[in-house]
Amino acid sequence: MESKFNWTTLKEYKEILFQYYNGIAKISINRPQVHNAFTPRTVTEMSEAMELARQNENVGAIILTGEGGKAFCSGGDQSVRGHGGYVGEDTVPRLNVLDLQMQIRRVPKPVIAMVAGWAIGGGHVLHVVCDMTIAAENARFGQTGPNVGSFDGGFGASYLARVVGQKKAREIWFLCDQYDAQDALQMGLVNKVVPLEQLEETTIAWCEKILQKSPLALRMLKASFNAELDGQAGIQQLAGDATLLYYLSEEAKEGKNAFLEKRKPDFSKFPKFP
Ligand code: S0N
Repeated sequence: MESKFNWTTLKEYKEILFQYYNGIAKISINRPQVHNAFTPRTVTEMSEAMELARQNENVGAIILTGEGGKAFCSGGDQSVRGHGGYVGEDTVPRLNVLDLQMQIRRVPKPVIAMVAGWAIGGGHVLHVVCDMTIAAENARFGQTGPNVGSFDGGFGASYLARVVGQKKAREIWFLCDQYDAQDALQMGLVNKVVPLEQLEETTIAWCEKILQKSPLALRMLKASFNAELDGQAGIQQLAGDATLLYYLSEEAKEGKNAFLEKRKPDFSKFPKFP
């Protein structure tokens, strides 16, 4: 679909688009001929783009989407599913989408799934792990694993259950039904539903609101939402962010400066908060 926004390409890829506009990075799966099913290469490219978006200090929000208006993503490309995973050009079978899921949860910037059309199977899990989802009226959601001989017992099951509740998550996986955008809104699976032609402008408007907020507060909130669910890894992220904040303080700098100046640190002037 034609975009109203003046996106510039950040890097050329074969199976995705990676674009930038006004503080927003957009990663789009570009395989509309297969409803944006992903291969190991698609995932490797998305992973690299996600890392570049993380490292880019001009980027404050990230959109994940699919090209063509008919699909966000239809999951793993079944034509390259081999013995033990999805087989890439190097002939090695992989399930590297699981690493991408972790990356989406870890990147300390909000990631918004912009869903038009199908979000199915591993494609459904990708929108689930994003921080928020904005859906077009034509969006359709569901899992297919038990139909095609697969399942995602990680975030695809446990985090989905946190989002929609245990009963609904089990229904989604055990029946493999498809749900329209209004169903998804009702069960808390998406944040907002808009007409397809307003999908991108609404998503951009949400990103622009986010960009006006304190980036450190957003970072801490994302880590806080994840911490309990992600166990030790979640605590590690939150603790790392606390260290980042501490490094910004004069108190922490006194320790470093004293070491470099070969003197004893003087922490006496720093408050001992109740
Ligand atoms: C999305 C559906 C329902 C759309 O139906 P519709 O509109 O009738 O279109 P189609 O004619 O079916 O599709 C158009 C063309 O696109 C191809 N295509 C669609 N989806 C895929 C796909 N996933 N892989 C390869 N090709 C796909 C069609 O073949 C068609 O092409 P042509 O025109 O040439 O025939 C419908 O398309 C559908 O049901 N698609 C399949 C959905 C699905 O089952 N996806 C895979 C589910 N599994 C995963 O995603 C696993 C992901 C994973 O990596 C994983 C992660 C954790 C743990 C385990 C796994 C694991 O793999 O096991």
